[in-house]
Amino acid sequence: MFKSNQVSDLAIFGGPPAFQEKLHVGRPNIGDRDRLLERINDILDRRWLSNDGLYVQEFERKLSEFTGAKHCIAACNGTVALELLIRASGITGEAIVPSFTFIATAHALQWQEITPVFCDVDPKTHNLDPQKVEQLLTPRTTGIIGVHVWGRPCNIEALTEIAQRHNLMLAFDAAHALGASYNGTAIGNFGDAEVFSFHATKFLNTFEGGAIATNNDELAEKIRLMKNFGFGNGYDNVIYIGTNGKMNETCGAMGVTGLESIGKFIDVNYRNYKHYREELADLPGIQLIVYDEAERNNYQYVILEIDEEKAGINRNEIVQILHAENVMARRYFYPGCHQMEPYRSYFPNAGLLLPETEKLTQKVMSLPTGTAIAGDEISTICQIIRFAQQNSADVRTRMGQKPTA
Ligand code: T4K
Repeated sequence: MFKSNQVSDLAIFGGPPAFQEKLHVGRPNIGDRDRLLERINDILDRRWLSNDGLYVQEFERKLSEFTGAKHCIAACNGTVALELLIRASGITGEAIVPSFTFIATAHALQWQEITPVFCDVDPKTHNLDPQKVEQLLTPRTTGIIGVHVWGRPCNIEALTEIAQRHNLMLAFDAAHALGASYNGTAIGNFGDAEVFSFHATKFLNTFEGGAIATNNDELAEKIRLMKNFGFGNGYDNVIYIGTNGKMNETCGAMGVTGLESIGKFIDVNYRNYKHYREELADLPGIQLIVYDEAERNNYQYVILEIDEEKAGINRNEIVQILHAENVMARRYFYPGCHQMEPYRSYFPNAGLLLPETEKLTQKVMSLPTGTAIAGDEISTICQIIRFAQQNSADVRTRMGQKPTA
């Protein structure tokens, strides 16, 4: 319970924090612990720890069943999965990507000396704006990498049409989007391929992990070779350039165990999302992003957009207030890839073409959800936000800022 009656009771002004322990965004979901430990014992008993072991194979099979994608190739993390896909699909020169994403999307290109050309996003969806994609194409462009930010699919139809018309590879960074659908079809089936992340902070995690989902046999074959040093059939037979992108068996076991609880994880996320929605309803200038309820969603991100003019308080101030209360809200994706190195030095004026991205990076924040947070904790977080907004003038004055209007 958050019981403050006076602004001075807020922890940022010296009151006791609402929570004794930090509440993090991205606390991992853990499935059936006993089953996981059984599987880990089995791995140890069989002494098969990596290199396409039984649990990784089972995980890949079950991911394919879950998504309907013909091939799901497990990898050691989402970033390496992106790198493998980019290389295997032949993207070179320049590729169009959003700047409003986690830095891994851009780095996976730059790591291979491919220039990420940052494209602005649609402020309503936070995803690539297809019209602006088209304006950025040059003779060096070979691919488009859309990101399904927060698990809300990009405008796949429009991006597919552009990619086909210009003969470009189209891939999706679906790190957030396992379990989501677009026009009823599961994410994992679009573009040339899509990449999932199973990092600890994702609602389905394998400690670290990722996967490439594709319906393209040739591409799948190439990625499988590349993720295992280019080894073909038999010992000592390298037939392609490769790296080590393999997922290990404990990660595979975690994935198989997590998949058994995936329905429960999504239900909990949805319940939390609705809880936040109800308790934050009708707060001026504070808006929870919406998901299209006609589609499948994983609801793993609870994202607020703060309109400073209407709320009387801005995103950074709310985050500071929450941090003092031990609610570790995050400013994803601040400040945007184009404002981080090396891109900031390479393209110092990129922001001029990214007005919507720049606005979003100042407005958006992420709140804790998942199985590690209880309903009464969500209520308390909402009460803090409500209290801060309702007393915004006083709060801002005490924080040394001028009240808005
Ligand atoms: N593409 C996109 C669109 C992505 O969002 C990501 C990853 C990728 C690609 C790359 O996939 P991976 O290579 O990671 O598989 C976190 C995650 O590390 C990152 O995986 C994720 N996106 C990104 C959105 O969030 P940070 O820098 O915020 O991580 P960190 O360590 O601050 O963790 C976030 C919070 O989670 C912390 O406050 C504490 C909590 N946490 C974290 C870990 C690792 C736990 O409670 N337990 C844990 O074990 O990036």
